[in-house]
Amino acid sequence: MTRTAVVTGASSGIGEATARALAAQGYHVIAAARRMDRLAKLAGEIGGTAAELDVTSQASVDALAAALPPELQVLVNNAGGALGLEPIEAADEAHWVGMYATNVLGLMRVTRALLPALKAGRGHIVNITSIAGREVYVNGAGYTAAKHAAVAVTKTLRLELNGLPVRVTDVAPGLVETEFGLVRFDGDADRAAAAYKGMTPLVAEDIAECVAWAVSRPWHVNIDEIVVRPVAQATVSLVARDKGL
Ligand code: 8X3
Repeated sequence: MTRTAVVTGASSGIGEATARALAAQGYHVIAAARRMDRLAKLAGEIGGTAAELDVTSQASVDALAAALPPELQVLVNNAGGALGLEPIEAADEAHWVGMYATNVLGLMRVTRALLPALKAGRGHIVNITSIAGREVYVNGAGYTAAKHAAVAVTKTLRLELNGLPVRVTDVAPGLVETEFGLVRFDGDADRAAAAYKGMTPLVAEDIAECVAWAVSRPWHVNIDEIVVRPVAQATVSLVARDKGL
């Protein structure tokens, strides 16, 4: 029987690496994101399917759901990210709204639409949150608020699905070298690179391995949370630099 996995935000970074890892485990992966050119290439390489998806659009989510098989085994809610880094006193409302729209409402929208198929398929929902869903840091409130909300939604989901054949896992990464910083700083490569200066960040494959491990546990095992950081990172903002770590 074909096992099907949907990965959102699959055009780059953690999503792309997760799509590859799940394909390597034998899943038919539906790689969903906005950038179809990248997705088509990825889908070709892993024998999966590219699906255009904007998690901020209900119509787009509905179109994805309508194209899926009736039974789904894995959903990885990875689409999301940070916009800006400013104090609350200077909060950019568009950034805050944008972060809530993807990290929280997008997660809700895709989960809501795909839950019937996940229930039918003894499914597993893996939400990629962040250590920013467990900590706060100066100038980070827009992002930490959104990720704390994503963690709350994930925990609530586990309560609401109790008694149903659906597993729920929260994978919470620290610093991972992806396009995360470029998006956060609107394409400013120098600001993005500064986060990784003098230390070794995680790579997307590190997180993909966590997802692949969680979904491949025996069915009676639910991995609730995996928090994973680079060795050099004790908290979001306490990062040892220039120590060979
Ligand atoms: C991002 C976590 O450590 O890069 O989700 O701020 S960190």
